Amino acid sequence: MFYDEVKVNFKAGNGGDGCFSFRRGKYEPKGGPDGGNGGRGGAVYIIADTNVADLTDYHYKPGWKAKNGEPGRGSDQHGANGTDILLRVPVGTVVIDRETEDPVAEVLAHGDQVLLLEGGFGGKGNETFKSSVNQAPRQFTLGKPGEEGEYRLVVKTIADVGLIGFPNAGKSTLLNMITNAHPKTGAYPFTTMFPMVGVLEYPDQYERITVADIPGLIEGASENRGLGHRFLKHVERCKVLLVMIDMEGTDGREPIADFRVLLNELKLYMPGLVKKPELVAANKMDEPNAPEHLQAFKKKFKGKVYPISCVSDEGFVELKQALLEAVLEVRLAEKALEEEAEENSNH
Ligand SMILES: Nc1nc2c(ncn2[C@@H]2O[C@H](COP(=O)(O)OP(=O)(O)OP(=O)(O)O)[C@@H](O)[C@H]2O)c(=O)[nH]1
Ligand SMILES: [Mg+2]
Repeated sequence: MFYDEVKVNFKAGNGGDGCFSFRRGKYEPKGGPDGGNGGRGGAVYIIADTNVADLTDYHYKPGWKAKNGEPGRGSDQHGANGTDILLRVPVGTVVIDRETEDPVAEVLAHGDQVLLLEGGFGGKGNETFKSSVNQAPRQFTLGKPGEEGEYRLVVKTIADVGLIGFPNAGKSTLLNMITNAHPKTGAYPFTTMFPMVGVLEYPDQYERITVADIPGLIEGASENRGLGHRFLKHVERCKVLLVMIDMEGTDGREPIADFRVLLNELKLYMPGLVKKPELVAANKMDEPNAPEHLQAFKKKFKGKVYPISCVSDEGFVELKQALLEAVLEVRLAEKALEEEAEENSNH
């Protein structure tokens, strides 16, 4: 199983209590106060790790607690701080507060670390309250409770290109052929059950982009039919969409209708998705009816259409180049926006 969404409960450690104690020695029957402070509770962090593929670990163990701080002791001994916990999550994980449904944190790159919950402060021992006017303080304080939260963790794939299409369009076959990833392929729908990201290299141009194979979508996906919007969320962060159409219309599919339905599902799920640059890969051009269907398709839609065949690798050079250019364009635009934002914040 692949888990890209889980419910979890995290808790930071409580602060240790301060200690109330007086020094008592053989020659010191009425020694001064010596109660130490309690230690601080451990905090809870999440950290993005490319070696963590999904949230399976949290499905099986949803509850995580950082250690409490130790209480202070006599002889001026402070309690040890509780150890922080660093929870490893896949790159692209969003943390959503289950009560408010607000996102509270996200980690987008390997090594990104976010503090989710602060540990409680340790209490003060009575030694701390000693002063010239209070030589034998009787006050001390208790440790504060650590923060806790009920969250939903959601992974949203990070890739430059999101490959979408009906089941059996040939998405996984293409990923196998042009990237280093090897998703399973098969002549039955929903062969792909979870998104997989592959790297597409351009050795001559010293460039590389990432392509995500998304499980097949069907009409009603935005309302959760088929594998549904569970998987549409994985295209939210892609820079460019590659819509793959089975141009042969295998098993009675209709290329023109397929394209309409796909765009509509994207729009219903999130209107912003259709504003992303999108290229169309007209696949299975090796099949007998594909050329005729392609002509009709091009008459209907004015956008960029790249005829390809995963059997002969026809059209791959043009498609790969078009993908690179589209991705580079978005990267440049994003960089310009970032620089602008930085400049504004400096003024
Ligand atoms: N003739 C022909 N068959 C193809 C081509 N590309 C893929 N296929 C076949 O189409 C079938 C489906 O391919 P997949 O790559 O598994 O399709 P998918 O889009 O990943 O499907 P899901 O994972 O179910 O969404 C397989 O039997 C492939 O061999 C092509 O260009 N020409
Ligand atoms: Mg597939």
